[in-house]
Amino acid sequence: MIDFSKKDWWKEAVIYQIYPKSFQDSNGDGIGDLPGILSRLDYLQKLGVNALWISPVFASPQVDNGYDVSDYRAIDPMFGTMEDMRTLIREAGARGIGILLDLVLNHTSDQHRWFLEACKGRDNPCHDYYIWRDGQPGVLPNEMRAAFGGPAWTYVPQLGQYYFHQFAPQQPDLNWENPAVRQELYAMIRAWMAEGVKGFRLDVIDQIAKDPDRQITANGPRLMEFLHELNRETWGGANLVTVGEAWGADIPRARQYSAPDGSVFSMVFQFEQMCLDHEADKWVPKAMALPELKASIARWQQGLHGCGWNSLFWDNHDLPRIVSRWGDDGEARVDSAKALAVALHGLQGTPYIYQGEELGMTNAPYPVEDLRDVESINAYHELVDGGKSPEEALALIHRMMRDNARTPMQWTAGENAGFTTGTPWMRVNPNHTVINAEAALADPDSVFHTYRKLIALRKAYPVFVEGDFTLLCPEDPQVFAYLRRGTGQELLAAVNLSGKPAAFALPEAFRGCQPLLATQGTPDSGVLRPWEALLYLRDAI
Ligand code: TEU
Ligand code: CA
Repeated sequence: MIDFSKKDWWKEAVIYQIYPKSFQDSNGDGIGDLPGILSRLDYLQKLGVNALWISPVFASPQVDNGYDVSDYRAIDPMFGTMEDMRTLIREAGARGIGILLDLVLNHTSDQHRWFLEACKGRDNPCHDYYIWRDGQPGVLPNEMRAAFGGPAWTYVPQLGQYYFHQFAPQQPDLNWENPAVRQELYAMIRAWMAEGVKGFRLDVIDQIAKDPDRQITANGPRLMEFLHELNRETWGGANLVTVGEAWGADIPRARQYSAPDGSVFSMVFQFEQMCLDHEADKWVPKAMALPELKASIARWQQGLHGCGWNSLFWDNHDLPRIVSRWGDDGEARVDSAKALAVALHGLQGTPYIYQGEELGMTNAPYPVEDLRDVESINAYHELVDGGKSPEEALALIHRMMRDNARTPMQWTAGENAGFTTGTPWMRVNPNHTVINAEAALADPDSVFHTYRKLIALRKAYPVFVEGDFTLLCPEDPQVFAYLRRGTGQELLAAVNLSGKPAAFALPEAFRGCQPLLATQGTPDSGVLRPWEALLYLRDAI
């Protein structure tokens, strides 16, 4: 169990992300909910995770599945009640598991009271909670595009003004230049802290400082001022875990965000590695060779060692499933899922496991009528309108669409994978008959038990948390191997991230050592089997 009173406890923790809509339904309406999560706490405790990041469950019209918040202080009835949240916090805590809430501070829903008030008139006290530009119908303030397609400006006729939104038109950006906005948000965060949560994930937090007139959507000049104020006014000194989503983060910025003095966040989600296999337009594929990925990981491991802190993840609710993306979701699905898990969990940082990743759940190349994500659906139609055939557009979307991560959690081989007794809001992946938690728990050689072992090893050996990082064989196109040294021990990871055998000579110092973890039984000397992963540990004086 993690001691949540220990400074920087989150450096030893493994955090599990739940997309509540797709995790477990408890009342048969086909939508996951808080009582559903409560019913799965024993499963999560068995896995060994220490905290749960729950994607937003606040009041929301669900245009962006909860990332369009209409009341930060209310639980949306589809997920349950405030009492359900308090019960979850208490029951998770009783199992040594902390709860992290997902705060969307860059924008609200257009159904938030503040925005409804803001639209009533330019002199309304809430008007300047948002970003407005005078204008005429059909004459946009500038050419900025929104992340989910279309212009980043929407006209409000009764005001004769446009408002700015980086995402859907139903997600108007908040004006962080307005101190009243900041104070409202800080008070809300303090209220959730009083409920006993153990931390927060901060949605697109580097986008709160922007300059729409100069088409700057992130890292605006006042960003660090806002983030330091946010920290001081809320979690600063409270020993909570905070992780900011920062698509625009580079290593120098990440050092500021995760500074050991705790003046901003514990860490950030940066996406350098997770953008290497596509162009700036994520629907356009780009070839990625393993040495490029390894070099990027090495830069971040060394760049933050001793002066910041990494988050470690392959998956989340916005990314395709890693076993389909960089593993093999066919014959070698189990071995490749294990290999990817070992590669990530041997690194320095806080590992995040996205719901179903521990089962080796795969992408879901559904027909367009089964897609549910505003980003995917808009992109599909933009591609078709741009001249692609429906088949071409769907093929492009399938590869990177966020729907891949949002299919219901696969609990059993039975109806609807045990996710719901009703009609699921999103189709269950048909492969749940093979890929499901019930089967994984019963199979000691499953992906689940590999994750469970990795979590246990991180708790048992401080070198996982403290050790430095040295990349081995940087140019090898198949093998990801690295050393972690610290606390009097050396950890070696050797992972074949390919479907073919790979030559790998164990470093002399490890000859004769028994593996700490071996995903495919006794290793062959000098060769790594396809998707074979090994961890070795030795005392290093
Ligand atoms: O995501 C921010 C974001 O930029 C990604 O959604 C990105 O646009 C795309 O999905 C990946 O290329 C955060 C949340 O994680 C996401 O679910 C929300 O839709 C978005 O912010 C708006 O709140
Ligand atoms: Ca439900």
